[in-house]
Amino acid sequence: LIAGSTALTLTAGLAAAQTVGFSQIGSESGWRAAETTVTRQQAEERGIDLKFSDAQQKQENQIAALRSFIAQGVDAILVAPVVATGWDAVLEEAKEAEIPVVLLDRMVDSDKELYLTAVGSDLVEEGRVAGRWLVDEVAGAECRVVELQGTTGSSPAIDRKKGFEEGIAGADNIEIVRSQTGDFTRARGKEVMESFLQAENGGKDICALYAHNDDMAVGAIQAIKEAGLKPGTDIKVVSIDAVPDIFLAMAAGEANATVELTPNMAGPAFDALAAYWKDGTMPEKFIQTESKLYTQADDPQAVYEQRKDLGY
Ligand code: GZL
Repeated sequence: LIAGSTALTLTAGLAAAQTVGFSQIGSESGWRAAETTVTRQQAEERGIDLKFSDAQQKQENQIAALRSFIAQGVDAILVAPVVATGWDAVLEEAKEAEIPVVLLDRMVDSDKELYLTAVGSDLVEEGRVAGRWLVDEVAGAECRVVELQGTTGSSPAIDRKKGFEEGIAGADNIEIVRSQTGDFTRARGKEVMESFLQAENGGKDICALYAHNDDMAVGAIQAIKEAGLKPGTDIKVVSIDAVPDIFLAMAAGEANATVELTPNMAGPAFDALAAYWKDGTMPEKFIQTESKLYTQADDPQAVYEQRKDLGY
C-alpha cells in the first residue's frame, strides 16, 4: 500500500507544477532579502509554484505558516528556521502528511529524520576564517575584540561564535571583551556598538569588531564614525555574508574583511526535491555551500559593482 501511495504521490506530483511553501524568517538583513530574491527566481525558472510567507522573525509565525502549507497539501516545504529549537511537533506533522521539508541556511536541533535535507554553509568554519584573519592581521599585538552576535538561539549565532573562538584560540594577545546580540540587523548593530564604545573608553580600548553578519557591521561602522574614530583603522572590522554594502565600506577603508555566504540556497534545495519527486531519491542530509574570505586586497569596488544588482 505504501509503495502504491508513494508512486501515486510521485505520479500526481509530476502531473501539475509542483507547489512549494517557503517559510522565510523575514527581511532582517540584505543577505536575507537576496535569499528571497534568488528563491523566487529559482522557482520561476523551474516552473515551481512558490507560496511565500514572511514571519517577521517570529518562530510562532513560521510554525503557523508550516501548518498552513501542510493543510494546503503542498508538494514540499522550504524553511529558514529563525532559531534552532522548538520544531519537533510541526516537523512530525509534515512527516505524517508525507510532505518533504528542506532547511535553508540555518539548522534545527530536531532529529534528522524529520527533514529531507538542509542546505547551508559550514557556519563554524565561517567563524574560524574570521578569527584566523584577525590573528594574521594583528600579528601578535594586543587586541581587545567586541562581538556582535546574531539572533539569540539561531544556529549561525551559536556556530559563528564557536568558530571565531576556535580561530583565535592560539593567540593569547587577542581577547573578546564584550559580546552581545545585535539580532542580525543594522539598527541593533549600531545601538549595541554605541554601548560597547561607551563602555570601552570611547572606543579607544577596542582594537576590533567581529560581527556575525555584514548588516550589523555596517550599523556599527556608523556608530564608530559618530564616536570620532576611524573604522577599518582605529577599529578593525570583520564580518560575514559578503553583501554589496560591506564592499563599499571596504573600498572606503572602513571595513577590512568579510566571509562570503551565497544567497543561492534554493538552487541545491530544488535540485534535491526534483530528484526526490522524480523517483524518491534521498539526498545527503546536509548540502554544504562554499565560503570565501574577501579583504581590501580583492578590489572591493569591483566586487560591489558585480553584486549591487543581485537583489540584496
Ligand atoms: C546564515 C543566515 C544569517 C545571515 C544573516 O546562514 O542564517 O541570517 O548571515 C541573516 O544576514 O540574518
